[in-house]
Amino acid sequence: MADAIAEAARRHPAPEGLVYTYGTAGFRTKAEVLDSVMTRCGLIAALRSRALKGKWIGVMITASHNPPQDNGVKLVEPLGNMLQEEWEVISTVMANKATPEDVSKYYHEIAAQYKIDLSSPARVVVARDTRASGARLLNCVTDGLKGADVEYKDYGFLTTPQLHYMVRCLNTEGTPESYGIATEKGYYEKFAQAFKTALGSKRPQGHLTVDGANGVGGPKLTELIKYLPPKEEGLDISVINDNVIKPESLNVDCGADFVKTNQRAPPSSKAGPGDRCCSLDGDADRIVFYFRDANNMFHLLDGDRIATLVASFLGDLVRQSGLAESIKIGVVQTAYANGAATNYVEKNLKLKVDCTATGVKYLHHAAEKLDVGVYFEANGHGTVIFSADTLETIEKHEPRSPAQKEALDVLSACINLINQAVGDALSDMLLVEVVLAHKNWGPQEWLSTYDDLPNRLLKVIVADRRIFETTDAERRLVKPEGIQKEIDQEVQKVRQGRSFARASGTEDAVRVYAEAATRAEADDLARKVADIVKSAGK
Ligand code: G16
Repeated sequence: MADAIAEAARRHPAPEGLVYTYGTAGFRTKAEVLDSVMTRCGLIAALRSRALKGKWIGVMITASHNPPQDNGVKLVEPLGNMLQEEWEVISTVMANKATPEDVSKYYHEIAAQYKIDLSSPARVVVARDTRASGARLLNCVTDGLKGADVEYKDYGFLTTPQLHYMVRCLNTEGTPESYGIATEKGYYEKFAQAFKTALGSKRPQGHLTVDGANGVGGPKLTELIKYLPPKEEGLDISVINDNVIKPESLNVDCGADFVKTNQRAPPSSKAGPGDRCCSLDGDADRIVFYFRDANNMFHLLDGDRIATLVASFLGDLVRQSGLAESIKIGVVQTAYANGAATNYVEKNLKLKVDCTATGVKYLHHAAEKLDVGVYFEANGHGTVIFSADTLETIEKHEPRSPAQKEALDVLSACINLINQAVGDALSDMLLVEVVLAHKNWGPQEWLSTYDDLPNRLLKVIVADRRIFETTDAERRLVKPEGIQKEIDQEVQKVRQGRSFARASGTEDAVRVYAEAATRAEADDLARKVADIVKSAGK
């Protein structure tokens, strides 16, 4: 076996002088330098599966919102969660081993340390997004899997959340927690059926335009539509930016990250005033909504808005079902959440808010501690998770009136509609549509729940972003020394000012966020903080 591991690593040697890190969402960098990392991730997936007695582990090849020339890989735990942090560290060490012999040695060291029986079965599922480099990188992964003698399934092209779904289904098959059928058809049928039930007799208003970011989400949505009720009875959707034949167009002038960062619609959008639109990202794990009003003004309905909409709806359903005393809902955000959104959740919805570092894994973890945890990053990543006790409470609850029963039925359907393995743009999209239909709202009514503080997100390129170290859920910089004081001074100069800077975990840049009472103040604050970062990072 030692030889087979070294042999797999030898086929894809590590480039000299590069340091890899398992970041916010796995390894991400230019696709041309990822071959060795992919093979080693195959080996780590094998070890992780064996450590968990042959449970299925997921390997997703994607760089999500990043540009077309990038790629990446992330590993998925048996219930569809992100890889455990301890194993992120192991993956990083493995990715940076210099020689095939070092790789093989480390593989056996980890096996010994975790008492992993290397002759026991290992099972792995693999999928990828539509990037041009995906096929080559898949071969690198499978070389690792073959070297480690793994039973693997290759699902071809999937959205990231579909891969998470497959992993959870495979590991829960035949158990009381069975999550669904581990096929694409199974995925579409499950979510389409839940959408139909959750909608009940309600109908979404008007029409929805979905921007697929020229990524895997476009064709997968086209497939999902075939399983949804016909548009006269359900949702009238048109898909734009679904050109996966031209992978160089992925996330270019389209997609959730473009819309969120630039605060404008993709130039290709032809939607008219009041038309609901949304954008997915390259692997369909995030979504933002938006529209133009009667005066042609663009309005963004981002992850914060989805969280407030969904939390308020679930709160209503829990109350109307007669469960208010037994189920508590909480919201988890990151520092990027607009101050007005946090305020609205605390003051109007009267719900608890937790703030974590950026990265779905942190939010998911915090949400797991709640009965019902609604977690969304402002950039559109998120979902809702229900604790096992809460699910049991809901299941056993006896409604005392037809109104309670109706609310309970919708609540149960929503639980099925929400991809609890991970944030899923397609499932989130259907959930938002259900909520809007029940509230009889269009985007304008959704927007009028509160006023966002004007905000600006900037990217600053520095020599080495690792020198920027943060604390307090990334809201304050501890290094380089003295820089936080300079930022504080700028923040104090504007009304309702807030700003922070943090190194990205997916791109070679430092991100700067600023918000303030007016657009001019927010833009000015962002520029000033970016200047501070730039000079500290020279
Ligand atoms: C990934 C993570 C998200 C994170 C985003 C940006 O998203 O899954 O949790 O918000 O990167 O992270 P950073 O600011 O560290 O670059 P995606 O859509 O690229 O997978």
